[in-house]
Amino acid sequence: QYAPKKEDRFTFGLWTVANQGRDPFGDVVRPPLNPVRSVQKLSELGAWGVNFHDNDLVPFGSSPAEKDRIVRDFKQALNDYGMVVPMATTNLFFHPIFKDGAFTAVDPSVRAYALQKTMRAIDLGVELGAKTYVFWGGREGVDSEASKNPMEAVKRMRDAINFLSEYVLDNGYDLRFALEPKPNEPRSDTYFPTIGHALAFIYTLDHPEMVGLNPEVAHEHMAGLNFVHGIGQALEAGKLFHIDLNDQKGPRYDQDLRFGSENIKSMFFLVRLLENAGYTGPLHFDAHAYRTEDEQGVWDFALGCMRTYNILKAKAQRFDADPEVQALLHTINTGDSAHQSLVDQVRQGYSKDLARQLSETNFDVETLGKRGYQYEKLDQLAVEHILGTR
Ligand code: GLT
Ligand code: MN
Ligand code: MN
Ligand code: MN
Repeated sequence: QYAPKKEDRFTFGLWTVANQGRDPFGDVVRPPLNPVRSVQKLSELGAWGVNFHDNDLVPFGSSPAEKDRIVRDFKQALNDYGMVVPMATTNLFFHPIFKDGAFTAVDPSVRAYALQKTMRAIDLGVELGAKTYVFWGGREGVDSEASKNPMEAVKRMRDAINFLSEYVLDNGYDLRFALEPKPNEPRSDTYFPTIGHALAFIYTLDHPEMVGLNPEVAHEHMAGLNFVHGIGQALEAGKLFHIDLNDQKGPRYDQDLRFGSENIKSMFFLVRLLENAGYTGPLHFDAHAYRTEDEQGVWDFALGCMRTYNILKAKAQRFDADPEVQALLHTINTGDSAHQSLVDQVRQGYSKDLARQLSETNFDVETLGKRGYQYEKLDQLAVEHILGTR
């Protein structure tokens, strides 16, 4: 029942399952995983597609002939195993040239090179069918605040996104951009640290309609924020173009844990929101297996991400269909019908007449202040659904 299927639109980054477990204190623990093998295994497990950074597929510095061979084999694998590439991105953080950032680096040669690398990576992504292009500002930030003017950094990022938007339009590509915020790591502070910062930035661009968000669970939790609310705001703005699902224990380093392995309650409400709001984009997992795992552990991890999503989806549907929940939500949201009509009119917009009606209305503030909202009961119902007793 919970087994992942292509229609579920689950995707993984090539970098996720191929993560070799290197961390700042220890070396790799798993051998490299060939992209073709990842495509095959993920397809067998029920995933719909894979996403990649240019260099996950074509190693940095490959010759044109090597690139052609790799891309040909990869296309063949996508075809053989019925997998798609909904999203692509650029690695602008691994090579030492990017140690001070890419689009916001102080060195103009680095900024220009970052544009060149991204144009080439966009071409590659589009060739493989990508419809969304992610910008995670890996090292766009500072260690020393003295190094950069934060206002200039915003302008440089805007220059880059505007230029690349025109590049996409000029080439007639069917591609939208999705900005991925993160508050810190690998730099001690990253520009555009949260969903809110990125969202506000989008409306200052030349083509705001082309640009949305790719929020990640772990990244917002690192900033101590409520991910469900961030996603709510992104959805309401029509800006949830993509999503990075994973999990995280509190505001620490970026853990990229198996989806739903830690914050089960908020992931329940996340899945419920995505499903009820009719989000139809890819459900992408940006996570990796524990460093203790061998290759089998990687596939256990990948299947676990997808199964947990489907389990939470089924639980959310049961919660919403529960008559007791429905009755309680109805009671909670109902009040004086005269006041209901007033706030309905507020939604329609201001009028002098409405302002007059509002100023002349008498409110029984004592009684309203005494109301009990029954949220303890409601929340317990949610907990019991999550725990599986209802
Ligand atoms: C890297 C990062 C992720 C981003 C990827 C896209 S790369 O793994 O930690 O959060 O989504 O660049
Ligand atoms: Mn992460
Ligand atoms: Mn990450
Ligand atoms: Mn991510």
